[in-house]
Amino acid sequence: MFNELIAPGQDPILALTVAFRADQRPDKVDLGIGVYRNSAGETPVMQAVRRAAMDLAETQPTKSYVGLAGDERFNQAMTDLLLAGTAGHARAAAVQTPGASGALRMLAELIATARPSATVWISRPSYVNHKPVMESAGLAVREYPYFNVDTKQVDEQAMLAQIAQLGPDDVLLLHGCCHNPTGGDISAASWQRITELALERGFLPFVDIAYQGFGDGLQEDAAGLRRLADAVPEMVIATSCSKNFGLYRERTGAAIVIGESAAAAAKAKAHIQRLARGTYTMPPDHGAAIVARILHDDELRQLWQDELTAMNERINQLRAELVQQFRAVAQSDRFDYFGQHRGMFSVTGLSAEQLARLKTDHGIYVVDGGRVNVAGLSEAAIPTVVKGFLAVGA
Ligand code: PLP
Ligand code: TYF
Repeated sequence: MFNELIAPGQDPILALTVAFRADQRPDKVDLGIGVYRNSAGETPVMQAVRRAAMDLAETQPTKSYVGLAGDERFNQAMTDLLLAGTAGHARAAAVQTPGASGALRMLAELIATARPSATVWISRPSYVNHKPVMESAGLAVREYPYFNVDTKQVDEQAMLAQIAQLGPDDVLLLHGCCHNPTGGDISAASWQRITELALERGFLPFVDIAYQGFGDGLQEDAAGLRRLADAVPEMVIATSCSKNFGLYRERTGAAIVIGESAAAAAKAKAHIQRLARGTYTMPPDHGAAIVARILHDDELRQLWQDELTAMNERINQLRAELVQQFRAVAQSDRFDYFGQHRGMFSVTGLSAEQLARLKTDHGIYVVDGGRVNVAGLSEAAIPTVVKGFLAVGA
């Protein structure tokens, strides 16, 4: 049965991680996969998470099944975290999913159920899995212009011009904050314009928010999404606890649907549960149980927020340090974009040939397309990165 299979393409980011691990050079630098690292190069378990997990280990009465929608206390807390105070909050329904990845797939399947002819518009470039996940659900995928590699800024004019052409059969996939891979975020004015266009043109906003708290803060990072949720009749949200709770491998996220009415959202939720039954049935519990504990406990919640703020500050400090060292060594402000971008990533505009030389000659691993994970840097590695970049003509 399997002999005739053609080998599939690899996930370029995961393949880079494998290549990095095999590299024996002691001063190699991994700027690939999007995980946060502290100054010791570790991706630590957050204290709030450890405490909630220990508490769970001691008090959880059973490991019996939870249910198709997962932990409803978690679903409520995630909905509140993003939408409390918005008009859409009362018309929202949520399902716990295996990461935002699971939410992306479930929401894509929901859209394909409701509107098989829908086209999903993703940014050019976008997160590596957006296109394959949407296509796996049978949806057509097209791209809207997003980033100007020369200026390293979002090309808001080109983006808005394309969005202004969308209609009721279209779905607009937006990154809530900390755009992956570019690091360039949509301005408040453009979020406002997108909201107006959604109302005028009738397309469905689909917000993927995997880095809430990694840009300018928990509330600030959800501002664009909240603007939409205040105004549009319908939208869908994929949210993740991988980064902001450091729960990566626990596969913790949620799919949230805002319907025209609470009843419509409840119907959509029932469909997501049906779709989950056709795939993994129930999401893994552990990560969501931890998050529910943290968000429903004042002390743990405060501890988590403080830890998240510290991670956010560290990322922004690394960005500032990159700018400063590039300025000092290159005598140029052309790397200032590192300080303007938000979240883990920046697209550098390096060519495939430059990336290959960075890897071969300098042991610096950067994802295809030139994305670097700033949040994975150590302070000690910055001079190596600056030297390597300049040596390949960045
Ligand atoms: N969406 C975006 C934009 C991402 O960068 C990621 C990466 O982790 C995901 C979704 C998937 O996250 P999760 O680990 O929650 O599945
Ligand atoms: O973009 C990233 O690096 C993260 C992690 O198939 C990731 O979002 C990378 C590849 C992948 C899933 C997650």
